[in-house]
Amino acid sequence: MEIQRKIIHCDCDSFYASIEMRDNPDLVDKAIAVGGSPERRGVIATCNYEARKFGIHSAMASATARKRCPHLIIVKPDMEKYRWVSQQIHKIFETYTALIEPLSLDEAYLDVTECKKYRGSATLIAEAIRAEVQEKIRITISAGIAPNKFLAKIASDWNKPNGQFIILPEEVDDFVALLPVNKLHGVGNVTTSKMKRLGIQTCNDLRKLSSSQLQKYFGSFGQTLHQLSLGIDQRAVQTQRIRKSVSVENTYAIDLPTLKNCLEELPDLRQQLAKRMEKLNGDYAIHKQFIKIKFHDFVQTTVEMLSKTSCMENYKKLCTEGFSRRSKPVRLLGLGVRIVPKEKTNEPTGNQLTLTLED
Ligand code: DCP
Ligand code: MG
Repeated sequence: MEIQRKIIHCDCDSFYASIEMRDNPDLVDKAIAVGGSPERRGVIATCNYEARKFGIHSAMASATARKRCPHLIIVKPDMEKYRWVSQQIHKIFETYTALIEPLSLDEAYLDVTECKKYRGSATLIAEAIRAEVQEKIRITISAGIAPNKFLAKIASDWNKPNGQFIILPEEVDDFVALLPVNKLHGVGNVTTSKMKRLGIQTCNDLRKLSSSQLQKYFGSFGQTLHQLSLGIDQRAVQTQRIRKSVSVENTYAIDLPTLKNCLEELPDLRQQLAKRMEKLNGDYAIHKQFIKIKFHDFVQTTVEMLSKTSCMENYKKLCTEGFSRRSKPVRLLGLGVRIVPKEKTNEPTGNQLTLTLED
């Protein structure tokens, strides 16, 4: 039996940029972005809707953004402030339901199936949440309301910014039929192209294939695809997010030309990592250490090893191994640990190196 839930997916509009505009009225009505400096090979974290008219978007090089929009104002990110605002928004969510799954600082699923406010109308609850965020936090937030997480997330994008969209249970079938496959959770560029070759563009096309045919083409994902194409998603809202890794990374203004230069950066990165680890309050145990390297040609490699600590000697070994994969100048260096909640540590110890190379 399919469980009927009322899910609201909340997603703030141009989150970092909205906060910066709130705190500096001079920025309102101007094209602004939050991110690193173009001179230091920074990237755009986000931009306001005015800047989006120029084709600027998250993860774009700041230098490219400046070229597309010469009068773009780029503000340096203030992560502490964004985290604080995120907590304040979360407090508002908590007055509607205890079932909240944060996905990032500005985004969360709320299960309001049992919420008694507004006679249990999820549409009115979403309106009330958005009005309260606007009044108390002074930024806008969009919402999607649907019987499950997958559809709620799609719906929150439908009337962005500062809007909401509801998919009623009786509308699910028609709504999903028309949905392009790349809107499905887990369907990226590679799967979309493969589907295109098979003549599948929408969920309605997917429905024409049986579950076993889908499994033949897409392996274990086939079963999920079959369910999603019918608008079925039974995933519950997970109130406790289990972290799997903690890491820090840095893109260097000037490439690090040699292994020696890379090794010299490790202590600083490791110190930043230690600061992040403190926030985990000792609830997690380390089971692996890893190093991530992006070379000047953007080829990326990750090297990891089993380990119960975040020790420098291992980072040096991993860095040496990773660098030797290409022995070319390095533009980005990162390090981190894979972690598990404390009660579940039964990983073996050892020193094997495992290598992955992603181009
Ligand atoms: N972010 C980032 N780097 C990315 C994507 C996002 O640093 N590649 C940060 C900045 C965003 C925040 O996360 O403000 C939230 O991400 P969203 O994808 O929700 O984007 P926005 O909230 O900025 O815009 P939208 O109105 O499209 O939700
Ligand atoms: Mg957002």
